[in-house]
Amino acid sequence: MDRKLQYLSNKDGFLGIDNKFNFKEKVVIVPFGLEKTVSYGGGTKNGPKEIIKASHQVELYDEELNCEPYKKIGIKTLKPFKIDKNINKALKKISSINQEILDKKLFPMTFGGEHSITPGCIEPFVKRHKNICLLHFDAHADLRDSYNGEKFSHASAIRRCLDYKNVSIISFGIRNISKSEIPYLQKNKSRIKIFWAKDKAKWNLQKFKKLIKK
Ligand SMILES: [Mn+2]
Repeated sequence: MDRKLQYLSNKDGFLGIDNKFNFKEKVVIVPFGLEKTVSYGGGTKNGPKEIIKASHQVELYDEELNCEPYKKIGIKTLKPFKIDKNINKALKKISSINQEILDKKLFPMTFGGEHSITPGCIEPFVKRHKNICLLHFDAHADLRDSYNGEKFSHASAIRRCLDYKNVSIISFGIRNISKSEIPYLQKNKSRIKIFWAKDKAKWNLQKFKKLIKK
């Protein structure tokens, strides 16, 4: 699928950067608003559009870095494209788009869309690197083997990522887990670390730093 990446104008893309400002991109935002297996409420298909819209209100100056990072990093946003409703086809598509971006030595950043897109998003990274550690911010562990008969459900998103043996996960803010996920969690303790919501006051971020360095 070698073709020129089709970008939105700077002004219409993520952060709404002035069109007169010219830069070479390093990061490519991929809008991938899949909405297929959602089980409570909906609207994930509007996720990318709404994130981009809201980003136009964000200040571009970073008070910690004392600069406007987009000028150094260079961020472009892909034009929206059609997303297949078939979950397997959708996963293949996001995987091949991210692969294409990585092949051009750029960094893809995907805006979803429901959680089920995650294994597709990470696939090219998983193939490229020896070890991948995912940071996961969620209320649910998403470690079910399947949900409503769907192995690629949003409720199985992290389980599908962990099907890749070189992937580990650090989950933050989990407040709900099902009984069916516990045996898998215990069996894979070395690859799954959970910072539970109920323990938030006691979270040890030093421990987190060590985990991420491993
Ligand atoms: Mn989730």
